[in-house]
Amino acid sequence: MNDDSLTAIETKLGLSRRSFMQFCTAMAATMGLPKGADAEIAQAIASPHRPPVIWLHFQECTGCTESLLRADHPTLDALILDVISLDYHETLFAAAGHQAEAARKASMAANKGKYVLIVEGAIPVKDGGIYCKIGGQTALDMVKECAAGAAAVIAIGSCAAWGGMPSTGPNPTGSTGVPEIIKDKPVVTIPGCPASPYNLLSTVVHFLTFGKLPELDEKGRPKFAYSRLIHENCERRAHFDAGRFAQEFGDEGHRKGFCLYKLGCKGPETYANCPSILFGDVGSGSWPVGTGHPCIGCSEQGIGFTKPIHALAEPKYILPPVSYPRIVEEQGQGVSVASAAVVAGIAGAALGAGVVMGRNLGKDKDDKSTGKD
Ligand code: FSX
Ligand code: SF4
Ligand code: F3S
Repeated sequence: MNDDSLTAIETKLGLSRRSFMQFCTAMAATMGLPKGADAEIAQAIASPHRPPVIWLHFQECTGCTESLLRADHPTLDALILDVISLDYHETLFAAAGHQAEAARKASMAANKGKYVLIVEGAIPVKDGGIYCKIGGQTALDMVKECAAGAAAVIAIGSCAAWGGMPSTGPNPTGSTGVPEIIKDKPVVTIPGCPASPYNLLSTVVHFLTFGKLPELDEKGRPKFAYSRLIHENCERRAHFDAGRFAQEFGDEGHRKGFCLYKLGCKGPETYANCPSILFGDVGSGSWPVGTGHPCIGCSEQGIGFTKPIHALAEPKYILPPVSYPRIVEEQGQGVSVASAAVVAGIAGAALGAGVVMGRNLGKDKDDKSTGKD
């Protein structure tokens, strides 16, 4: 990358070039990409070309959008909003009513076959889809209309991925996820309630850089984020292996940070990177188990919003990790890069490193303002 491009990116994102290159390296590591991919990512992000994005909202709480916007460092949302051209988003749009719908249709027509469709929220299909309408159009019709001309479709959050909370039994509106409706093209699913904005960013950056989606599992989830059980990277895992459990909320074991399995933790049957990636940029321990609450399996179809919160998880396997992590670490500190390496091997370390670096984005800016290096 030449100097001019780096200067442009410094201005555009408010990041030093060192932080920017670190970020690109971290992105490449997070997605498990080969050597040299960081330079390609840097080139793609620096490019003035921004893929148009249409972001739909259906049956949901807007938590996915909120978690994206509430990241502590402005860099994450700045990055997403600067690398894409957000042509339609009901929460963030200044326009309303017919004006907003006209903007959506104009963008779809002008960018046919090139735009990215992001769907947040479940789609009710019962009774012709009448239970969710925008501008008089059902969510069912709108998602089909918008997906037809999309280059890629991303279902963000558990609601859009598989129905999530709105589909909880008895599911009176027949809520379901995007993959059940759009069958003629791949749909990336990024479940979680809310979904992690880092996983969205990585997916978008991958598409931007390589013009294709990251490798997906059979449920459409990016493998870089959903190929490991929460239980594999949990900072309380050593307590599970040693048989130390909190028996009830507030008891001695709970206060000491023991394993939450007996309180209904679904980490042993839920695939997601929450313990490595954390939430909200508020520091270590900022994920459900880190705060002392069992994982409810919000990202896993058939577990979250389906299986009772108190019910015991069925561990996928009971073997301890290859190496035992230490049991003397202070609890609630989140997984460190080093412990991720011990618990999960090299892939876990790469993930942890990418995430930690990604989370530190923008800190140099803060540090400069406070005079620290
Ligand atoms: Fe809410 Fe998103 Fe949950 Fe759903 O997240 S946080 S109800 S997954 O679609 O807004
Ligand atoms: Fe962590 Fe839950 Fe597994 Fe215990 S059961 S180690 S708290 S993920
Ligand atoms: Fe959800 Fe469990 Fe992660 S509750 S946010 S999948 S730790």
